[in-house]
Amino acid sequence: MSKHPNDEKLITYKLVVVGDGGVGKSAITIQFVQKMFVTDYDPTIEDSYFVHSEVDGIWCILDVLDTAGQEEFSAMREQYMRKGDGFLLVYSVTDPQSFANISHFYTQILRVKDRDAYPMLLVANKVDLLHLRKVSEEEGRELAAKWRIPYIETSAKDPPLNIDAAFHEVVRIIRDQTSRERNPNKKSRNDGKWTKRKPPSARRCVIS
Ligand SMILES: Nc1nc2c(ncn2[C@@H]2O[C@H](COP(=O)(O)OP(=O)(O)OP(=O)(O)O)[C@@H](O)[C@H]2O)c(=O)[nH]1
Ligand SMILES: [Mg+2]
Repeated sequence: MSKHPNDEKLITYKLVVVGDGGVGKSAITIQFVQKMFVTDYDPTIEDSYFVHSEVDGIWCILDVLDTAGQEEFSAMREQYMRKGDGFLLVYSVTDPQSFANISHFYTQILRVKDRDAYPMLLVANKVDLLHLRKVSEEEGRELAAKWRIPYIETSAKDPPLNIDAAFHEVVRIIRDQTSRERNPNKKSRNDGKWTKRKPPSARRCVIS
């Protein structure tokens, strides 16, 4: 990749893609970075990608970590969770077990970060497989609302659905948090949920 002329001025965000094995983390990541759909399933150990991205008119560098979903690699989780600025919590709408398990990732991230809230996006992948769908949009939205994080439906298969939007949304959430931490009096779309103390009535923040 060619070096961006203003690289040194660009902010780098570390985005980490987590979720069970086979839910499509690599397919989502490769579709975002290389604009192609990988049909084969080749379990990941850990892959990382750097990509320049323009989000809401501001260029940034995304350091994307595609993690292992397979249980045998779960010992690596704490380490990458510590490093992440924002997380894509991915499950497959064809795999209810992956939906049930996504809460373990959510809980572990908050524990590792020692926070009540952290920039995360709930990603319902493989929505192109209509006939195999077992987790409804309503169930996904309900869980995201409970956690007060945004929800998005994606397909990594061509033509991709919401792949860029998912990564860009996590950048927005991180930026929002940063600006709130710098200026605590500023109203944000998260209504203060990134602070350590949970506000009594944080506004729901859900995108489609
Ligand atoms: N139809 C369809 N298939 C998908 C989609 N995303 C991924 N797949 C397929 O699902 C299989 C698993 O995808 P991967 O991206 O390798 O899964 P993963 O989450 O990276 O799995 P681990 O690396 O083991 O954690 C592959 O055969 C992909 O082609 C999607 O949105 N739609
Ligand atoms: Mg993978």
